[in-house]
Amino acid sequence: MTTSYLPKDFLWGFATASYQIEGAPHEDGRADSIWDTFCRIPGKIAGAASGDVACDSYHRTAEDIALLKETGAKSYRFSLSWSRIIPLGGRNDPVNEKGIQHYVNFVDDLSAAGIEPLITLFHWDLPDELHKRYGGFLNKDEFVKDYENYARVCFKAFGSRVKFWITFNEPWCSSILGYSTGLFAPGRTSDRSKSAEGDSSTEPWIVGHSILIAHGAAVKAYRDDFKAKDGGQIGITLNGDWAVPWDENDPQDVEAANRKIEFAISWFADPIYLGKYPDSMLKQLGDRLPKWTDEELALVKGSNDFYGMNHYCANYIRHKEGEPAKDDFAGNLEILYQNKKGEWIGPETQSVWLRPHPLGFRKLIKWLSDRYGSPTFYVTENGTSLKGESQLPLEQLLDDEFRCEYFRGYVGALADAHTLDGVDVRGYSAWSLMDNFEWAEGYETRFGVTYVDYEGGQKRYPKKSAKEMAQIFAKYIKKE
Ligand code: GBH
Repeated sequence: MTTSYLPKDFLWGFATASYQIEGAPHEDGRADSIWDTFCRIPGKIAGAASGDVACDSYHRTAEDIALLKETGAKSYRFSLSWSRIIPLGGRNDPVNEKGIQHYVNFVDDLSAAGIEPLITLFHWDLPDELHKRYGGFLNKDEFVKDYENYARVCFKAFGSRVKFWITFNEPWCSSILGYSTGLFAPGRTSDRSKSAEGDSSTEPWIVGHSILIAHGAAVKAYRDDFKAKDGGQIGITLNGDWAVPWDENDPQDVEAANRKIEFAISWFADPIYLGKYPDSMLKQLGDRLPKWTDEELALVKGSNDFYGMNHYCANYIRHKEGEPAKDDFAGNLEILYQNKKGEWIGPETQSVWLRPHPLGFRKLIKWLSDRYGSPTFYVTENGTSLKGESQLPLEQLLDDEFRCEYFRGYVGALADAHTLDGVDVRGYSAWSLMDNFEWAEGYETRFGVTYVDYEGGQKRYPKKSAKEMAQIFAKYIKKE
């Protein structure tokens, strides 16, 4: 039996995102993002919560770096708040030196601590002004130019110290949750009980197209003007679950499971690696899927130096009979947690959508590796919540054995994918360094390896999982 391993110099660490941890929404010249304004609309966020304070990380950079150091992490993936750097967001709007200085200092401090920064340029917090000014992602021409300008400002300010850039985090979420279901900012949907405006049948596909082109434009800017001197790499981060047929013997379920992954991931990855949208999407969406111009495709095709993979769980997938609804974004199928035999895909967590199934990680990364010509992968998020964690007394809560077991299983599956299936994976960021603002779910759901006491002045307490991560990786990473 082969002992599975991860390559020497494997870059492991933890991830966070600006709006989920920073707080300080109006300090040093920051302006609103679409999440600041979305949180003010009654009924959108559980417990009427917002990121106004969150983990107060804007004021606690030293504490966060100390936390990271304590875990032994080699890297830290965090995102920049666009509206700190260019408060109004646009290419003709002023750049905020104080915002830039904050992140320059942070990157310097991380480097001094021996921690490699992985920077996400965009983790959902679009400057609100761009949404108001021209509809944000819906206005492809304006958005692409403004995003490229923002990316260039960041490459110039931080590029000499940063070797890993992620253009967008999970464009599926910005598109579908922001413009189809309306669960996330800016909350547009055809459902008039939720939003006065929006068209779930068309807008998500327009938004996804704009984001792909903006990604391509930023990558071209980096390759043309920064890569040679700064020596970094750039890619996009895509999210997606593994899909298991509800009935393995039903070819229609087998096909539906594959289609589910295409609608979630290949929507973005096929244009980047193969230069087209998936056939299954073209077939279902027809003219609603925007057409590629030659110029756009030239920007997008081949635009990943690495594949950023966010992955949490798996589902059972059952095909649906009949024509898909106009607002169907999943591929005309049912997403289930039990299969035909009544078996659960994994144990319950605090998140309805998340049931751990480690083998799905190995299978999905292999599926992606085969489809996209064996790219280099960096896992940019992986983690879990725990059923009822927030209700536990501190001492019990810090003993998060379920989360440790999750990481053991998932990192083990990744090592198997590398060793047994030949997948080229070089890094891993666990979600998350600490409990934080969990978007529409507010603060009830916790994903951190560090407990944050929101009532007790944002004090941080490392959980068992924070301490165990180094041991898990020590077991797998090759010594020479
Ligand atoms: C990540 O997305 C995010 O990048 C991160 O910011 C977040 O904190 C973390 O997950 C934990 O949630 O609402 O039932 O329609 C993971 C991918 C895709 C998982 C959308 C939740 C919501 C399904 N997410 N999904 S539902």
